[in-house]
Amino acid sequence: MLTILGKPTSINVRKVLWTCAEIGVSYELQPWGDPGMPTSAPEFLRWNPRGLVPVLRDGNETLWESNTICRYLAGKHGRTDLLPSAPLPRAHVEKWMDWQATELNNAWRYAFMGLVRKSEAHTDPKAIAASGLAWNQMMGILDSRLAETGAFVTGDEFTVADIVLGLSVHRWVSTPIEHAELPAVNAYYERLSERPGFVEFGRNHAS
Ligand SMILES: N[C@@H](CCC(=O)N[C@@H](CS)C(=O)NCC(=O)O)C(=O)O
Repeated sequence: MLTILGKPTSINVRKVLWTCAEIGVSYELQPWGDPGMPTSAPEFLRWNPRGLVPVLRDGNETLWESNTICRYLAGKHGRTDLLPSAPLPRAHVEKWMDWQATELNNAWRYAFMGLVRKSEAHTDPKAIAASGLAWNQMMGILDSRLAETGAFVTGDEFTVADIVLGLSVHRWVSTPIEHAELPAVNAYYERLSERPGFVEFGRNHAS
C-alpha cells in the first residue's frame, strides 16, 4: 500500500493525487501540513529533511519532490503512455517538468503570494506587477508549444508533464493578475477538464 503524506489542498500534493487517479492506484492519505500535523515535526523531518509535502512512502522506501514522485509512480506501474521509456520522448516529458519546477514556479511566486495568499511579505505593487509579467511571459512559451501540438505539451499523448503543467495553468487562470491573451492555453485548460482527475484535483480547487 502506498502512503501519500501531505494536505490535499497543496498543489504539489495534488500532482501526486491526480497521477494516482490516472493510473488507478489506491493509497492512504495522511494530511501532513494541516493543523495538528506540522511538517516541522521531527517524525516528518525524518521522511523529508526539507519539511515539505508531498512525501510518498512505498513499503520501507521514502520519496520526496512531487515531480519525481509522479515519474516514479508512472514508471512503477509501467505506464509508458504517461512516461515513455525511450530516452528522447522521456527526456521531453522531463524537460517540461523541470521547466515547470524551476522557471515557471519562480515567475508566479511573488504575485500569487501577494494576491491570493495575502502574504504580508509580498505586498510591493511593483514586484507583484513584475511577477505577473514574468508569469505571462512563461505562459506564452507554453502557449506557443500547445499551438504547435494542438493537444498536449509533448504531442498527441497526455503525459505526467501535463499533470504538473495542468495544475500550473489552473493556478494562472485562477489568480487575479492581468492575463495575457493565450488561446492555446485556454483550449488546453478545457481539454484537460475532460479528465476527472484534473476536475477533482485541479479545477475544483480555488487555486
Ligand atoms: N519542490 C517541492 C516543493 C514542495 C512544497 O513547496 N510544498 C509546500 C506545499 S505546496 C509545503 O510543503 N509547504 C509547507 C507546509 O505546507 O507545511 C515539491 O515539488 O515537492
